[in-house]
Amino acid sequence: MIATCNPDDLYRYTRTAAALLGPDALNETHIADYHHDGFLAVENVLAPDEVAGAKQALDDLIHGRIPGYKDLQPEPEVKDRWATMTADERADSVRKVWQFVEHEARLSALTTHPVLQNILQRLVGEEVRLIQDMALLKPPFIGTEKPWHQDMAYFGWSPPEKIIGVWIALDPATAQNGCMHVLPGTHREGPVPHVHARDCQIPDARVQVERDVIVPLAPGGVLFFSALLHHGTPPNKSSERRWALQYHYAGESAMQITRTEHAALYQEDDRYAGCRGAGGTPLKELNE
Ligand SMILES: O=C(O)CCC(=O)C(=O)O
Repeated sequence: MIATCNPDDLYRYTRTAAALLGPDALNETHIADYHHDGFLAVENVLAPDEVAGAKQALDDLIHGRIPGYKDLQPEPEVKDRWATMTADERADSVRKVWQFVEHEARLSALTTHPVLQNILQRLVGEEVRLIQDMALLKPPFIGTEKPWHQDMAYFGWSPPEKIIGVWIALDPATAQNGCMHVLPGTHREGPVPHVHARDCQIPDARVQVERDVIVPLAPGGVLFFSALLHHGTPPNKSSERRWALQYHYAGESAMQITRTEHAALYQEDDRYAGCRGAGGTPLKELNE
């Protein structure tokens, strides 16, 4: 049995990250800050029309206007009612939209946005390629927590230093509606074991919550963050929606790894402690 905490006790609101006002402000000091802190927040990366286009694209996916697309995950609160809900009711009940770039041209185009790509190459130190696309939507009142985790616990790519997350605010992301929280510097401490509790996550008892820094962003603002950075988002108990896109990229020198190789990063007590499939499998039973 894994001990879990009330999510209210797992987040602090006393320290706020300083975001750059825009991509033009980025200099070598900020790049060094990214490597030291594990994240960099930049406002005004996307223009208002690009944000509007991305929101319309998500709305089209949710309303079933994009033929062939169906990878929507409802919030747990509405799961039992989902089949009988109208498209409009669903629009404010979706937890997760993912694997959409092959279906949606506007969201696909954003992945190669020149400003994003320029920042990514400067942070990673080489050309990057997309390895994951998804969006957690945090609907008003029922948007659930994404517990503290490292994205690297989910990814079959290595080395971690060449994997980077890009989290794009499409609505104002605030302390009230579940903006991103990060623990600066934790990416320098390496992989930490994850468990399957409320999600695949860092065990609540191991979250160093006193290091919490919140990252509020305006629409079009972007958080760039290391795949090893501890991060999470609390539930949205407010009346304000919080849509955000999340893309992940791997540097051109990064390679795909097997689950056995992943277990070399994520293991505890001779058991697998990552998020790629069931946790807790004895290492000697991993065979891929
Ligand atoms: O958008 C969120 O609420 C959190 C997303 C996130 O950290 C993740 O999916 O890895």
